[in-house]
Amino acid sequence: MRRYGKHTDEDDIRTRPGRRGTRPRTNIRPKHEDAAEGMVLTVDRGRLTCLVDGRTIVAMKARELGRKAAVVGDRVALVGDLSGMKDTLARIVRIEERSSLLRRTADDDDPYERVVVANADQLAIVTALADPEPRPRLIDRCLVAAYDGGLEPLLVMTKSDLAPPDKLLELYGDLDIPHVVTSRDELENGDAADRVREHLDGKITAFVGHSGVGKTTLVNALVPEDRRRLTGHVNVVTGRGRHTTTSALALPLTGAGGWVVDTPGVRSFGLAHIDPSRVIHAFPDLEPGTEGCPRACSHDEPDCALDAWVAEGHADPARLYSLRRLLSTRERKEGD
Ligand SMILES: Nc1nc2c(ncn2[C@@H]2O[C@H](COP(=O)(O)OP(=O)(O)O)[C@@H](O)[C@H]2O)c(=O)[nH]1
Ligand SMILES: [Mg+2]
Ligand SMILES: [Zn+2]
Repeated sequence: MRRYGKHTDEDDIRTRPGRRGTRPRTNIRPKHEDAAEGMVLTVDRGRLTCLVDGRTIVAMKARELGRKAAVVGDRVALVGDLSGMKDTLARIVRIEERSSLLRRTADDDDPYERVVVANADQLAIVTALADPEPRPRLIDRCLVAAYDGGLEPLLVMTKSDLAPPDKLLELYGDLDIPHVVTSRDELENGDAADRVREHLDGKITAFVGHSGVGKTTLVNALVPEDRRRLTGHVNVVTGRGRHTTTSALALPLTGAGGWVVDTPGVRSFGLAHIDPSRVIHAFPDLEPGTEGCPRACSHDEPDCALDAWVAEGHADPARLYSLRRLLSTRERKEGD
């Protein structure tokens, strides 16, 4: 499976004063050598809950970070009041380099990119087999975002008690992407958590999917309640007293370790920030067929070699259709 290197944002590049700079060199590096290392667990209106030495600490971004935002999963350096006591506030003075970055835009023509999670190893794309109906378009889009951001995809199909997984497995079963199918019964007897868990050990896994597919139910089955309380207390409780996921929320796994990151439901997964030429990487079953393509082929043009290759039986025509649909909705800048 393809992996991309370190991701560097433009704003990751620290500007260095030139030779004519008047500031002494010792001031170039941040002076917070005594800062504590932490990990961002959740973000709520500018307040970031961070894990530092096993304590949860609420922090805000220091002014020196400028416009750069810390997101869930970020490794950060903190100074100030690190006691974690009520009503104390630490400051985040540095965001460490990220190993991966899951990004989306609300729609394809939305210029504002939202970073969903930093440093995740894996993207669990959660789809219900019914209620709500599976949406292969959204799955394809999540796959594109995963490959582009340097995350390994995992397909989780929930609610198999309501509908069989056959149709989705036909599309995605042969893709070399690991998948797990779960049902209500398996949630209750623990099998669902056990089987999903096999794919999570030691990794940071972000769970994404449409609202109502069962992300939070699954995450709760994976993380015992006392562990959830570590970050749970900062969650917004709605008027009805029901917890709704408003920000991504990282929760620690016990045993072999690792983290699960619950995310708010997404209706669409805009890909405005992704170069169209990289979309093909989310279709590993089709990628070998592009060898015969003309240079800089968009894979959505008459000379594209994929038509003949798929016609020869190397891949499922439905997958080529999915690729073309994704490329053309992007071109026309339509939402999903
Ligand atoms: N029938 C059935 N319902 C499920 C299953 N998993 C979750 N649900 C229900 O689906 C609804 C939405 O679940 P939730 O975890 O809040 O979804 P989220 O919006 O993705 O976090 C809840 O009523 C769950 O009880 C399942 O495997 N089978
Ligand atoms: Mg939820
Ligand atoms: Zn092509």
